[in-house]
Amino acid sequence: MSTFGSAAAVAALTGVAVLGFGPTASAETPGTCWDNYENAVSGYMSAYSQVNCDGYLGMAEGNDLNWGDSSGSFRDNDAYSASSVVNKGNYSEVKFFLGTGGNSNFHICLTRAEGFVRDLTDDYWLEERDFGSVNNAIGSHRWVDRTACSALAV
Ligand SMILES: [Ca+2]
Ligand SMILES: [Ca+2]
Repeated sequence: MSTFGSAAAVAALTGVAVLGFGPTASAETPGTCWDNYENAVSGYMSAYSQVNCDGYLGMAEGNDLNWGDSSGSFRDNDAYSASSVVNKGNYSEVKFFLGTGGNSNFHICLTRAEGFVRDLTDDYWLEERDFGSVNNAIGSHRWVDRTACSALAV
């Protein structure tokens, strides 16, 4: 019985390490999104130009269907610049779109349960590598129900 217990403990520890939550993984990663998420205003999403939630671009309580125009929460060079994102929403998920307009089929959703993506370079539109990385490609966003998402950011 004690042998089984040890094996289970090792397996559990290994699983944690593989998921990137182990002490080694965080030691190798300068910066983090945890503090940004903790300090984010409840009800808002936010985006950053660099990984690990560095390079604050803006935050939004509503939709912004054009991150490259001169109105709303995201403007001008905010479009095609985001490399990490936070969802501190109270009720909805954030749906990010390839390009402006907020209507593209090519999307990825950040759920409240996920909370943040610290590095968008390994997230892909519709979760398909062939469609390209989400990094530096977001041009608009909407708040949506979970049922409006077929692809989820991780
Ligand atoms: Ca960027
Ligand atoms: Ca805008």
